[in-house]
Amino acid sequence: MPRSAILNVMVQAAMKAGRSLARDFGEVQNLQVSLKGPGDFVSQADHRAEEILHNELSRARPGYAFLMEERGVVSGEDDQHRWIVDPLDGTTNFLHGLPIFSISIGLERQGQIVAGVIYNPAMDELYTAERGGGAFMNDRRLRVASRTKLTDTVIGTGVPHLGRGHHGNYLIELRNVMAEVSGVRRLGSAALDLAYVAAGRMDGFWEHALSPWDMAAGILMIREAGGFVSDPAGGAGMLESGSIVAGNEAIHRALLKTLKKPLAPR
Ligand code: 2AM
Ligand code: CA
Repeated sequence: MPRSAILNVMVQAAMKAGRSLARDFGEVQNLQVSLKGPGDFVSQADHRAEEILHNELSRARPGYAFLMEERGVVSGEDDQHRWIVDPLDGTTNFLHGLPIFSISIGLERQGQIVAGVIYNPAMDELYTAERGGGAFMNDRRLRVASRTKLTDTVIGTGVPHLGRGHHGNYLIELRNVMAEVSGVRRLGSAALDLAYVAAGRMDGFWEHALSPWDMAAGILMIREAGGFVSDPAGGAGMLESGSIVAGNEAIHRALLKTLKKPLAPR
């Protein structure tokens, strides 16, 4: 399917920023051997990618507002449109030389996400979606997995870490989910996790304490691939609450139910 002009703008911006990240990722791998941690360098890589995305997107559509991980809110004259951008999702992976990271760009029109791009430059996998136009990986149309029994599924998640999230509650959720599924995976880039659910590589996903830029593109991607996405209460407050549950219709419903269970005695 030919891409719309606006999706093309997003793809070109993501590829350009992706080339910058890929170059810097090569450097990080070299720096791994040095005693001085590459943390500052990664933060520079993040800023370089954000700069490219900001420049490319604002040149193509002057006036659109931004919500970006590093810059925060950048207001624009056009109050109908907003870019929601994560220049480097999976920072910890990037820092450790794990090639599981991505750029995520969502476009909101009148409060609705209408286009999304998620790009993993290390694997050269480009995920795109437009509202009503389906979701794609490179040129392949995406469809969520069709498994309907939780026992057959691989479920992605994000484990809360140092200083983030409610570790006690999460352990209860994890214990309940792991007892009912075929496998749990923790990849470390929420945007890619969501793209993988859209692609049917994982059957479902849940995480808490995320930011809008981690989720905006991925939510559209999953919906356009025929999947379901909500907050843990089943509502549409993912961006506001930072919590997300996703899957095909049956797995989304089953996950919501399992996540609500109290800790089973064992
Ligand atoms: P990041 O790499 O852009 O920080 C992994 O569980 C997900 O949580 C990633 O999408 C990651 O995005 C996000 N994440 C990790 N640490 C975070 C933090 N301190 N604040 C907000 N989001 C975080
Ligand atoms: Ca992120």
